[in-house]
Amino acid sequence: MTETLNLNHLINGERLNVARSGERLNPSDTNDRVATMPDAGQAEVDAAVAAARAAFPAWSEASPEARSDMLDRAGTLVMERRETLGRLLSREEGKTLAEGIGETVRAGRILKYFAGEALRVHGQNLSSVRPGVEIQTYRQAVGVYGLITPWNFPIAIPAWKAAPALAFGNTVVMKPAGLTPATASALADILVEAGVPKGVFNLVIGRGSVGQAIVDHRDVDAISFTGSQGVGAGVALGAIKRQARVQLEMGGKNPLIILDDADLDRAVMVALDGSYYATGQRCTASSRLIVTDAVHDKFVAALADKVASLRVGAALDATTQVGPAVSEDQMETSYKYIDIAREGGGRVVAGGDRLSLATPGWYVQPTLIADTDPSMRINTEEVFGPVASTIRVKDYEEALSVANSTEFGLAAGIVTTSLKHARDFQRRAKAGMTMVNLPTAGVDYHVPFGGTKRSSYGAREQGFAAVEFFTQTKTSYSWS
Ligand code: UN1
Repeated sequence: MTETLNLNHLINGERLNVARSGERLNPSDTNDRVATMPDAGQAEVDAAVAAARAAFPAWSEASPEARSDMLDRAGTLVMERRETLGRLLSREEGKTLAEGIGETVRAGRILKYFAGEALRVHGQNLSSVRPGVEIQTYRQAVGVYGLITPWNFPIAIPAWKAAPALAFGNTVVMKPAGLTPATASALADILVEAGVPKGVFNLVIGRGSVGQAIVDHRDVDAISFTGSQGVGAGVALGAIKRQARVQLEMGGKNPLIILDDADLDRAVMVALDGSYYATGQRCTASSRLIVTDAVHDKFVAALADKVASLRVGAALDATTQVGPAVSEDQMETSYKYIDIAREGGGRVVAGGDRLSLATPGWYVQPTLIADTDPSMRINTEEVFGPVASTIRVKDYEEALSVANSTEFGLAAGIVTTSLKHARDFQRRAKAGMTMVNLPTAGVDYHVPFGGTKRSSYGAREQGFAAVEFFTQTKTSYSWS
């Protein structure tokens, strides 16, 4: 598959044939140009927002069945095309084909889940404190949603933001990550094919400035963003300045605790998956492996063995276990942090060197760094690559305090056979999601997703929680 896709914005149901100044290369083979793309300016953002605004009354007042049917059809199409979409995703983003297809299926499931949720919007009846007065609460659509999506889940995250927005009667202007516009564009095509009315879903492709133009647009009622902490802080500021609703999902520095009583094979499997699969490019990835003394050396040796034998290669090669980094920048960031960890006294026990494969790509050797200290930069700053470090602690209490010591709080995991410690961890871990004997990454699509501290801001995403951000409550009083 080497065809170059020429991408366009989708505005008011039309694919505008505009100049394309950008390109996206395949991270597994930079000789392969995946797409050429336009770079939206204020005019395109204005047109997309105006289209979304104009489409809002009819879409929000349509029967929930119309919205449900559209999302259900889109979900079916995504599932049916899992192979081709998964291939495009892997070619564009760099995760393995199994991961690309898996993510595509997840996106299909999300669309179908929200097809159901469209029919389940409910409110309450309450008695007033005043005799004869009745109160009802009900949920209503909000308006135009600006959705700013990341490159690391190029179809699942666009689906998990767009599906609830559309299910509950809102209209959308989406700006996909500049590194993965082709996958987002394929999803947009499917929504059109599934019958989304013109203007209800718009896609504008471009750089970070396009996201900022959406955030600052006075006719955008709400912003949902997934990306880095630095960009997220600016998004929040822009939205709050004009009192738009805002929801942010940002980074993590997710801890995985391994206790003395852990099943060692399970611990290794959980760490390997959480830290290295999807090239470590998940905000839920485990990056700090906090290991108690008695099992520490055994665990580090066993994990180092597995990490060293991971097969790094082209995303579409069936034998690959870890695909490339998404970009040269991400690759360099991983290598920079490996150096920083080394200089700080960390001991590289697997990987750590530059990789050169037959095809030119942005490959990173999966790397494990032992003997690190909780305050080292490798343990406080997000790397977003196939790099993890281990921290030795004496017992569970110290492990928990190290786990809770960063400014992030997305996911936190523990591997143990102790019910007491597992339960205590679930209560006291400062994270939005806790995992017992499971990788920190890899979540279900029908339950709330989000973190604490500086990992997230605003209402939870996903599952039944999504209704909070994507609707507003009206309280109606009546006397008769
Ligand atoms: C997962 O771990 O299954 O950007 C999902 C991210 C998260 C999604 C993680 N918002 O990596």
